[in-house]
Amino acid sequence: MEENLKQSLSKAQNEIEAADSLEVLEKIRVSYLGKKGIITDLKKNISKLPNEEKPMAGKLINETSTKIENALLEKSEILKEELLKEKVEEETIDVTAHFERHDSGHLALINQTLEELESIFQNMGFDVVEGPEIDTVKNVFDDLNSPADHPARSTSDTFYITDDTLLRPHTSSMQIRVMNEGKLPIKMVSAGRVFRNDEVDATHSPMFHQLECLVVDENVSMANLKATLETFIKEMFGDDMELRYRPHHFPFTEPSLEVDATCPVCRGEGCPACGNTGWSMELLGGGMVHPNVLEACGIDSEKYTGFAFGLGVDRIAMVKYGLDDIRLLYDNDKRFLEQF
Ligand code: FA5
Repeated sequence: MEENLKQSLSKAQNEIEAADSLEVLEKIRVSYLGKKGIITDLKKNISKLPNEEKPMAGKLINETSTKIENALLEKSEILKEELLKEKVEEETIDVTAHFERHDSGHLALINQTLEELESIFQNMGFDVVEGPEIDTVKNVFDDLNSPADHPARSTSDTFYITDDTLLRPHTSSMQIRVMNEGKLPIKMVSAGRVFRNDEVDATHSPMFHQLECLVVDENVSMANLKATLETFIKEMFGDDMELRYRPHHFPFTEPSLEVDATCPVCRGEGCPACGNTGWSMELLGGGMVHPNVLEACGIDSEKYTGFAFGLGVDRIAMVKYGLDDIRLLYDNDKRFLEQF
């Protein structure tokens, strides 16, 4: 029996030493220590031995079994460690490896400008209102006090859809929509796309963006209009921007004016970009809401007054980002877009 055990132990140790995976190791364990294993069989046969040999045989078998168990444990630790090492090596990231670069996009300049404008006016306490790009002749012209023969009404200036509906040529129709809601006072801005049959050049596009501003309350004056514009322009462009007011005519405001700002390139000194005038292109039209417009919307023009203006958003973007051509905003040229 002793010789038998010695041989089994040495055989098991050799097999364990040669095992190259945890699966092989498990098979070895089963063949020696499993239910029908060699050592288990020997244990079962102890009862058949003469009584005086039993204690010694039991001791030897237990010692052999423990030695095999320890050898298995030791080897399984080694194999597990090797496995972990292999896995770590396999999953190591080579930070020097070449990789495909993906450019991330950003909001179009015009949308960045719209968001900035809306946020400036929101901070000044204005409501931001949205409206449709297709509107009625009544909202776009009639209720805005536009005479029947006004050139803007002609089909050569404005894109009609039916006799009564059209692509809005300005956001001023939003004044009518908001006043018709019947809630006073009003302090709102509304921005969006407008459409005109304008010839394309460096400062004109047939589709562009406007931001309409309307305030209606008791005792609203031209001073409020001026203060609002000057606060806005300084928020948008900084402290050294001045505004120039020129008298103008709009059917829906009286008095009316147009506004330019300091040339952003030379800051008023005079340069080729501004034709040495020191002033930017025209940025907006505005004025005091005409009493006929208030009355058309059921507002008592004896009690209430208002101011309104319409900003050319594309031109604001041009001034803000130093662009010399409005078409840059719509060309989708990556070389241009990547600069912002
Ligand atoms: C109007 O559209 C008036 N509705 C503005 C207004 C509102 C006046 C409220 C009084 C009260 P005007 O046609 O001037 O006005 O256009 C306003 C601004 O839009 C211009 O100052 C200019 O900045 C911009 N704009 C006009 N036409 C174009 C165009 N084709 N392309 C780009 N911007 C333009």
